[in-house]
Parts: sequence; C-alpha cells; structure tokens
Amino acid sequence: MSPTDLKIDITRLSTDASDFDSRLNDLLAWEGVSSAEVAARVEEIIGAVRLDGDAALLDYTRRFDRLDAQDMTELTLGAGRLEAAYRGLPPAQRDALSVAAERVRNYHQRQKPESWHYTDELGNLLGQQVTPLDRVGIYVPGGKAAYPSSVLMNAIPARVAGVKEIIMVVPTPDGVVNELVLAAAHLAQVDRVFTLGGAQAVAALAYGTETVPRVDKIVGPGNIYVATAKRAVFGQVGIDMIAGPSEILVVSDGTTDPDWLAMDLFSQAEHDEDAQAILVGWDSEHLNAVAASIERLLPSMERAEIIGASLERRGALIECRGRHEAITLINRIAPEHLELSVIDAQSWLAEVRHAGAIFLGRYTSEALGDYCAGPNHVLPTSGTARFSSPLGVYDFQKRSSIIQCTAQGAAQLGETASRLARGESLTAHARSAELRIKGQGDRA
Ligand code: HSO
Ligand code: ZN
Repeated sequence: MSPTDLKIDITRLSTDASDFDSRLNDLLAWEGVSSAEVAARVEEIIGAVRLDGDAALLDYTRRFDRLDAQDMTELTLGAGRLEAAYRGLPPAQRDALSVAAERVRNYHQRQKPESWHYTDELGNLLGQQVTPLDRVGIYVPGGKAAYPSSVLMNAIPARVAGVKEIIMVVPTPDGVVNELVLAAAHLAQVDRVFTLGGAQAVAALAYGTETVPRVDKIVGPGNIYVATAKRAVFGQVGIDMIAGPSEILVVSDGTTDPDWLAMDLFSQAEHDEDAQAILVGWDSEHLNAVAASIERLLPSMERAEIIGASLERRGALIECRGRHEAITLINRIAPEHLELSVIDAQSWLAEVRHAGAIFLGRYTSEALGDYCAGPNHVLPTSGTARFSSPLGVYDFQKRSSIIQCTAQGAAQLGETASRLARGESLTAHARSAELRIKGQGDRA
C-alpha cells in the first residue's frame, strides 16, 4: 500500500442537515453477525463434546488448531507454568502488568456489595445474602485479539468477588503460546488453563468433560463460533454479554490538541475494521484541524490499513450547535467509551445518562482506561449502555433472599397469605399459612 492510498474519506455530518437523523442511524447501524450455518456447526460440536468429552476436545484441537496432543495433560497448564511465564517476562513488561493488576484490583474491591438485613415491626428478619459463584470460565481468544489486559479485566473481578475456582481457556494454534497472556493469568490468580478454543472450549466449560470441570458462568470475548456457542449454552450456564465491535465517542470543545484527538480515534479504530470512532464538536475550524491531523498521522501508524478501513466505514466527524446538542447525541448514541475532551468536564456528568465508561478532561485518554486506570474495560457496546453496565464484581456474585419469621410474625402474615392463597384457589398454601396462626394449629 502506497502512502497516497492512505488518504481517507471520513464522513462529515452536521446536525443542521435535514437528513441528519437518518444518516446518524445508518452510521450507528450494526447487525450482530449470525448465521444458520455457523449455528448448525456449533450445535454439532457441542453435541460431540457432550457425548465424547476429552476425546472430542483432542480431535477438534487436532483439526482446528493443528495441535496433536495424545491426552489432556498436554493441553493443561497449571499454576507453576503460569508463574514461570510471569518470571520469564522482561522486567519492564512484568512491572507494567503488575501495576495494572494492582490498580484494577483496588478499583474492584470497592464494588463489593454487602449482604444486608433488617427486622420488621413484627420481629421478622428480612435480608439479602450475597454469595460468589463457585467456578467461572474465562475465554481468551487466540491470535491478534489475545489481550493480556483482558485477562486481568475478566479474572480480577471474579477473584475479588470470591469465586473459588477460575478456569481459563485459550486456543494455541500450532502450539504457539502467548507468554503475556499466561503471565496475566498468573497475576489475576487463574487456577488452571486449558489450551482449547472455539465452540469446543465453550461446550467443555458448559457441560464438563473428564478433565475440564463444568463452570457456572462463562465470560470473555471470542469470534463468531465462540459467540454462537455462548448463546447456545446460556441457561445451562450463565454468560456475560455478547460484545459487538468496540466504539468511542469523543466530544471536543476545541481546546484539545487535534493530534491528541486524532490518536484517540485511531486507538479505537485500530482494534478492527468494524470498530467505530466518532468525534463531536461545534467549532468547525477545530474539526477541520482534527481531519488534517488524521490525514497527516495515519501513514505513520503500524495498523494504518485497519484504522483507515474502520474510519472510512464507520467513523465520523459530527458538527453540532453546542453543548446541549452534544449531550443529546451522547445519550442517543449511548457509546461504549465517551471522552469528554472539554473544559470543566465534571459539569457535564449529571447530564450523561447512557455511556459504558466516561473519560473526563483532555488528559484522560481511553487508552489509560483500557489498561491500567482501574475500571473495567469490558463494557456495553452497540448502544446497550442504555440498559447494561461494565463487567464487575457483581457479575460474579448472586443474591439469596432471607426470611425468618417469629411466631407472632408468622401469625400476622399468615392472615394475609391465607386470604391471598384462597383468592388463587391454592388451599394447601392457605392451610400451610393458617397452621401457623395461633389457635389454628399451634401444637406448642
Ligand atoms: N478498547 C478495548 C479494550 C482493549 N484495548 C484491550 C486494548 N486492549 C475494548 O474496550
Ligand atoms: Zn482498546
């Protein structure tokens, strides 16, 4: 590719235009990929793993990952191997990973919900008890999307939540292991790693095999086979979200260096061609300056082709009339990442209702949040920030409700329950409640 091919044609929109709404809708449209062919293939794989267990895993791993293991011990990495990966890293890389892990742990410690209870006016004890899941499975993709930072972001909240056992699966095509991913697993206190991937790994985690223990929830991103398999096993186990491509919405009041903003857009665009990076502002000179920075900086980027494709297909510079319109756009888009590159960013916060993670002020680039600020980088995509939240400690816990009635409490509630039960013609319910009303069956 020659530098002239790197000229990109990024969409410019203005809220003034009569067709703005429909152009914005087109820009945001994202159909989650699904295919009947893939779904059928995945069902077949899940069926084979349920039936043949380890033998099916070995067979698929031989076929898909070209890894000829004789038995599952060859596909199992224990705590010792993970620690060795950590010790083997260059010191600077090891320290950076440790700093990130520590900061992510500190942040998530604060998310821990408490159990609570109270006593009502009848002396009954009512409450909610929070308990961690027993065992969780983390899927880590192989290849170019194998991010050690994502290992930290998925495993640390589980550990903080009190999950007893964390199992990780990661494909290692041709036996190529990513040492950074294993080192991150060590820091995040993952218990065991299986070098498995695809729908077969998801099936093994959901149903268990002779070697892979069945988990209670599967989290982590993956390709279309992994996403389809997660959907298929949901119900048998819990799953996290099915993530769409990553997105960023940057709002600039014109006071941030255009090169900084261009690079922030690039940082999201470099994830993949489907990623979305949008800049909103009301100073057209400034938007022109950012467009010029994009043109100038793009050829210097290692992933120029991916960035260029992403910005041309799904990127945009949007000119609006000011702060009020910018806030309307934010809440309309409900972005995964929102950078408020404005003076007095905190004053915007109360009006932002839908965003996965909010980065305040010109010094707070998304990259800092992606790696080491502390909050989770697994965030709701494709507008789902309207109803969902970042991955957190609460995703690895569940709640049980607690009721303990006193004799007096049971007698009084019994009257109400019995009336309601008779209204539903459920006589056993009614009599069960009535037996506990004093004088109507109290044998003491
Ligand atoms: N921006 C990605 C997370 C990530 N970035 C991992 C770098 N490594 C999705 O939020
Ligand atoms: Zn990122």
